[in-house]
Amino acid sequence: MIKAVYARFPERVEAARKVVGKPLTLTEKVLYTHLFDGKAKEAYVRGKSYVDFSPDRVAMQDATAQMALLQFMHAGKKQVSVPSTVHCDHLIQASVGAVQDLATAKTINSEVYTFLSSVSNKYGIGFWKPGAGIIHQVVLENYAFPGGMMIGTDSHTPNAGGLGMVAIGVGGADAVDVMAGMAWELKFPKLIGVKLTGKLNGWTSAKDVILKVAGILTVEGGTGAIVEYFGPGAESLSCTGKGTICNMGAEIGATTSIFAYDKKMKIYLEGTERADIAAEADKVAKYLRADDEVYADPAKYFDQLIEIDLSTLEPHINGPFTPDAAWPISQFAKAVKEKGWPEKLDVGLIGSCTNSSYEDITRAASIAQQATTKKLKAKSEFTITPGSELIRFTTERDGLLKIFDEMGGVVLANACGPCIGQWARHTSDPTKKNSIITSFNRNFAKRNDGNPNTHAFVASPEIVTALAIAGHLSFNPLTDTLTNEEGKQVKLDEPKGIEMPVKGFAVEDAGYEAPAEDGDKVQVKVDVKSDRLQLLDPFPAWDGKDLKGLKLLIKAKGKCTTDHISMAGPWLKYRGHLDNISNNMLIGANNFFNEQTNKVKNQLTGEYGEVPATARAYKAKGIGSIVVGDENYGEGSSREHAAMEPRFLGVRVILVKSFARIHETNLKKQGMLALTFANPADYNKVQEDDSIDIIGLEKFTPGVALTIVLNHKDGSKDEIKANHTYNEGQIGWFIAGSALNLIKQTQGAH
Ligand code: MIC
Ligand code: SF4
Repeated sequence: MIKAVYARFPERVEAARKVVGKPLTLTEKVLYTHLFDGKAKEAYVRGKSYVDFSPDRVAMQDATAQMALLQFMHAGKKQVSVPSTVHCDHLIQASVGAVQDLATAKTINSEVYTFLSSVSNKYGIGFWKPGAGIIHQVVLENYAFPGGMMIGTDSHTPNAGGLGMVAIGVGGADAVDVMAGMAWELKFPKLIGVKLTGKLNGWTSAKDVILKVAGILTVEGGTGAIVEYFGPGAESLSCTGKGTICNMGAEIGATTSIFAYDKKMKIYLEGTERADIAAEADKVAKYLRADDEVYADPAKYFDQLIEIDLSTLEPHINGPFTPDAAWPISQFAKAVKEKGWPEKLDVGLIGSCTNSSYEDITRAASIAQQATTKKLKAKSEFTITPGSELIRFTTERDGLLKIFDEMGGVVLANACGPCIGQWARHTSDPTKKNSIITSFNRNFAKRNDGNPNTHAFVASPEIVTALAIAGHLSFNPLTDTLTNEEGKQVKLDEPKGIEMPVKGFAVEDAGYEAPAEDGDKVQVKVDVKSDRLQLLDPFPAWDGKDLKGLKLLIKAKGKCTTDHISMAGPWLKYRGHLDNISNNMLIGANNFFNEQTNKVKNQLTGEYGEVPATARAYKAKGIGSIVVGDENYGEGSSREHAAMEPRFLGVRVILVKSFARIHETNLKKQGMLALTFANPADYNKVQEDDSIDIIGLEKFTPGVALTIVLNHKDGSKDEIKANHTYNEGQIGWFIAGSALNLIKQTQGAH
């Protein structure tokens, strides 16, 4: 497959250069070589043109794969059309340690694992068993390749940009399109260039690049854009360091991030037994980077340009509650005091898909080691989640995990664990404000342990380790000393990392199961009584009329991420059961009218109740409802449950100031109306007892605004305009009731 991709590069890139009429960035090269109908015939307008692509691969993790595959089963296909994999990583709860937690997960989730492995087996999908590792780490180690394009049902899919791939997070319905051999549509992105000069040194690591970029661009700044990193600084970063930067690019809303093919990628490919791919990439190396003119005058070719000097970049700590609150470490202690954040650090957590490389572990271990040699006792609890079995096995062999053990650390299973709230945290008093610091990527309220009082901060693994030793947030390892067990003042030495294991990577059982050659005979069973899996019923088609009398279900105020719309943690177990998981719909959203969560007015009774129950009450009476939201609604995850739940519970419209990309597409795919206020200030006109009409659907046309009538309780009305971004094809999804309904119609499948 990779050879075929490279074989078409020269001709397609040249064709693209001709139509674009100027030198090309790397992103453009990769996009134009993956056009669904072949060679470029026209230049696409960034931020405007909808373009059909044909990705090389699909990756799915267990928490989203269930819904993706339940939908794929309806697509009428015998086999997937592109190489695809499923990874069991999200459903393992961290409690006491790797071995026992994995065994417990296998028992508790056995029904889901059996379902996923049998569907994979039937349709020709590679299956990575529980314990094999986190999707993005496993993809980087096995499947990512420079110049490739993949989609994954997880928002951190861009991790593979560290190996030069355009890798994009999507909802399951998008994955179904690609696995069914159809085109995958994306609005041609804008391009943000990040020029890196200088070289990292001391305590600063690749993570700090993205922590800094998040501070500059904020959680919305990357929306609709691909971030392309280049410059001498980029070439000096390890391949896995590049992966870290691309991974957390999800937190600025970027479609994805990418680095050009270079020596560091070659070393990584060779070190992970893919010398053949490196050799192929070498042959087309000039296509796996931007044209020289672009590097010479980047401002001319990117829509926005940022420059960061790695030599002077400080380590950063971001948080709490949002990943873009960026603090250089020299200012952090002051911020902790001024803002009144709990200074005592309860837990430090390293690992995850963001920061699990050999380099990360060696750098963190070089700090942990000093706890022993300098007679310091770590004051905070400490956990390590290796990203894959390959990493775990290799770091254990090399004595690194032992170092953490000596410091009092607990090695958790190769899985998401605390990063996604799969954490049985042992807290004595959950009502007390407390602080934790992680080397993960997200830190929204309640994410890690479900506790709104937990202040979560994000940093590099070495900074997390240093702070866990100190036991408090105001420690700056670059300048401060600690008192050791002998009462002496000691300073931590700078971290030292090893990019690639000297003895090479090793693993006994990586945890992969190849699918059957002929899956025809494989049976997939779903028990009708199951509370974890439920076959899907198609959503009803549009009845051809304007939507009238929709009851306002909730007007959400402020941040409303996918964690607020469809919480993870304890709810992950229902990811394959639409009815059951719908009971978490919007329970984390803040109600504008009473500033409370999960308490909204039922307009039929006048009483206040939980959001899902209120939606069900309207649905039972055949009344549609509408959700109103603020900026960047649906930021965060790719989970399409956040779109399917409202669809299932009778919500017809989501009307907000602005959307996050993946969520907006997910809503469209499920046949919902995703609208934005033409005038954001109209948000203020929406009242608690409103009945709302959507007018103009009979002439639903790309680029034409719809009219919204807010019928207030006192009989008065407000008429406002709402914009949408539906193109012809997407209007087809709305009419059919969902994109899947349309696939079924066109394929004649049942
Ligand atoms: C996350 O980091 O929030 C997740 C859990 O990996 C999600 C996917 C999911 O909700 O299953 C993501 O980032 O897309
Ligand atoms: Fe798993 Fe966390 Fe990575 Fe998401 S961000 S894939 S939950 S480790």
